[in-house]
Amino acid sequence: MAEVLVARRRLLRGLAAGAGAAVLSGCDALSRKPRFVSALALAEPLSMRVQRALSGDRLAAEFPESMVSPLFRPNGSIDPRTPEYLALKAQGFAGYRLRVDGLVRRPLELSLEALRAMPQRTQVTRHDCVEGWSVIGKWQGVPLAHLLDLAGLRPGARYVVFHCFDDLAGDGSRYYESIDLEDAYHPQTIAAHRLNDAPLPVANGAPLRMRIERKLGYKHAKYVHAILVVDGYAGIHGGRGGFWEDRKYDWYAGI
Ligand SMILES: Nc1nc2c(c(=O)[nH]1)N[C@H]1C(S)=C(S)[C@@H](COP(=O)(O)O)O[C@H]1N2
Ligand SMILES: [Mo]
Repeated sequence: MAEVLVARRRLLRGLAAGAGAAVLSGCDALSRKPRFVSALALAEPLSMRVQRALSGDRLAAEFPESMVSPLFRPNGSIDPRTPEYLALKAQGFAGYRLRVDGLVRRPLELSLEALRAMPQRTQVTRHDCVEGWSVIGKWQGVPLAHLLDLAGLRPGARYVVFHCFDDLAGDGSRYYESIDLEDAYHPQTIAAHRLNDAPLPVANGAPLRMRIERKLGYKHAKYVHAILVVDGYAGIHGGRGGFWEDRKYDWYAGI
């Protein structure tokens, strides 16, 4: 038993070192990700604490516009076929409403017009997919902090869950994701409706998708129709906080 504990401690130390290096090295972090995913069960609580301690209020790198990639490679769902999405898309998303609800004082229903009239943030950032590729894009959208302030958090609020229109698994379920309040209030966390100075293309999540710049690609929910504030995500879908998390990916997914 003691031996097992020592081995486990040594393994955790190794993982912690890996997590720290990944935070500090940016691009190099990509080569480490497969290890993160496979070591997930053991690594998650510690790597989260280590990454959090090292990252603090850190901003993700932002780039000059000249570095924007010619094509923002789409991935995962790129053309949702669920009835509710097709109906909205057929009308150029005129009937789209973003719902902000859950543990909030004032639930919101926001049209794209209303979202466009709100304070905006523009950022040129690099998107890192866990598969090992990256692209740079210019995003514009509403800081999630602004939406949460408008809605007003109620006591008990701990996480923000993004509900999406697409059925990536093809089994009648829907993609979803979640982050904690620290990431929700991070200045680079935005609900984006423009990519590279144009309305968000369908392939990249039209009409609205999240940018959560210190996270791996799968955290950046596309095709978002509802943002729900909750005290926990154990009761939602598979209970691990996201579509890919339910398939054993890391929930924290820091870069
Ligand atoms: N709703 C939804 N969001 C999603 C996905 C998806 O399949 N459905 N794929 C994720 C993954 S793995 C990545 S890498 C990015 C891809 O974003 P992009 O298509 O704009 O490149 O979206 C993420 N968000
Ligand atoms: Mo991804």
